[in-house]
Amino acid sequence: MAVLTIPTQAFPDQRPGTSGLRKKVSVFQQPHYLENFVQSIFAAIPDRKGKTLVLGGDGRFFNREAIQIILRMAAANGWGKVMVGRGGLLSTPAVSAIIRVHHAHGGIILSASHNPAGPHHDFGIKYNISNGGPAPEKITDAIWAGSKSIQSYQTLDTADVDIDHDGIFQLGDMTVEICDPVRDYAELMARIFDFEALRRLFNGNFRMRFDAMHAITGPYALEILENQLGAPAGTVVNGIPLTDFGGGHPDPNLVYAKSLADYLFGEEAPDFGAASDGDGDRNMILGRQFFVTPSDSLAVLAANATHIPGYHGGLKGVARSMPTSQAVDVVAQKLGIPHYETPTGWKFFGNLLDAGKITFCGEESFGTGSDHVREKDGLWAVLVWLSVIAATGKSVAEIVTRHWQEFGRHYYTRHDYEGIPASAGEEIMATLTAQLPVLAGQTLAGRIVQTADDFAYTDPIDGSISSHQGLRLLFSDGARLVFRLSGTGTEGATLRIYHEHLEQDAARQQLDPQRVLRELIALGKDLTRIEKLTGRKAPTVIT
Ligand code: VG1
Ligand code: CO
Repeated sequence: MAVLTIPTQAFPDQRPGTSGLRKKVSVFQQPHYLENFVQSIFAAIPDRKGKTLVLGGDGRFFNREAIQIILRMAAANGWGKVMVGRGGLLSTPAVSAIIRVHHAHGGIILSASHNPAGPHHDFGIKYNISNGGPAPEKITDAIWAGSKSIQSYQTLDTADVDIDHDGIFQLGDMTVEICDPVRDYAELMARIFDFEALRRLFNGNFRMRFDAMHAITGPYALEILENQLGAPAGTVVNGIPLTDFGGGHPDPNLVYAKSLADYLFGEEAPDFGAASDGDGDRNMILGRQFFVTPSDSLAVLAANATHIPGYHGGLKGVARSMPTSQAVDVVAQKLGIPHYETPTGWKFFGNLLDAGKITFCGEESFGTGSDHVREKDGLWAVLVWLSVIAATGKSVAEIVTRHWQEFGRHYYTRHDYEGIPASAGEEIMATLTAQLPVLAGQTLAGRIVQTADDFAYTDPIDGSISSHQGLRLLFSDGARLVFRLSGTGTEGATLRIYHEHLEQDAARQQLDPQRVLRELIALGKDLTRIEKLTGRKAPTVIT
């Protein structure tokens, strides 16, 4: 098996976004495109020789081809061993868990997460480091720099290998281990949670539905919820990963997981509903006739963490991304623990988790997690909710309503304008940025703007600075209006507008967020001139 050095030309568009490189499948299928990016990853990890790499993806179209390409390149680039999930499958949190359990040096995850899959949709690739978390900007910047000057890549002159049966074999000088995608992850969950208590919950009348949306979480949810915890067969729906996710859009929100939401709001609703995204790191939580916003979910879980064996001793601290509502901050203040505000993207939680500063963290985009891995973790969040329900005997609606009474309700909504022209997105952000200095001090939407800024973050552990992480209007009554462009889309631009307002009065905590926030919503539309610039009268997705 000879090592081949293949000449190539750089592609100008391989800059990693919020979470890895995401492009249309047709872009990745261009000759050398995937290879260039993989070589650029390896070049950014100079100490890889002889070390272990974890490899798997969410099963979307092009996953299997990509696994073969990466295995050959890994062997040619000096990796000692690659652990591959059987069938090329691994969820994002499982990759993180496997890296940590097996002390691997890093991992490659093949996924475009919540973006749709199939020959005409998206593919993606991201690199995780030895703590199990997404590569920090220092490394993603090095990958990007490498991709712009690459002239050749290395691969092995060999045929495809069998990735569908567990086993260990050699590929050149490298060992390949095909492993069970679920086992390590399921064992980790059993160590954190009281599975006996959860079995008792399912033994009673408690019923739930988990919608895996034909993406990667199916095998994990089936094993843990149905096989190990005894939830009735059929609890997990759409549990078989398909290369096109069944034609769906595995973004667990009220628009794309509509059938689950309809079921939970219908006559036959079970006690609990949950959905996950393409790569298994997101979660949507529903009670009977009740939707839990991800920001509230993080706050509720932080307030109730000690019900779970893995967190009996309490939390060291919590963190949330900047656009996430401040609900969890209020919990932290009450618990007397530190809270941190980071830019969007899980990579910013890594240092805080590694340094033992935080135990829980989350994002408004249906991401919640803890220090058990270094990724957000959809099924973990479901198990936390089930544990809180089991321990308190209360319904989801009761748990959240009582939480609001105690901590106040952070009314919250995110409006996404997906797929607007890239130029319109840039113009909106540039115009708003220019306006920031004059907005401060003004009275807008019936409130005084206390601060108007372009959010920048200094990492408290390594001092690295990340600028331009979203535009913020902070009002004197605690309300906030935030604007960002998505860093995960593959078509045009996606504008996200985040609105938040705190209500302490329990008598006014049962209102429709769209109504309560209507002045902030109108202000956001005005300031961005979204309708004038794009013709869009309404957002594509409201959360
Ligand atoms: C989105 C979310 C962000 C999340 C990221 C990756 O990014 O807003 O909170 O970390 O997706 O999640 P953006 O840049 O499009 O707003 V996932 O589930 O795609 O790995
Ligand atoms: Co995801």
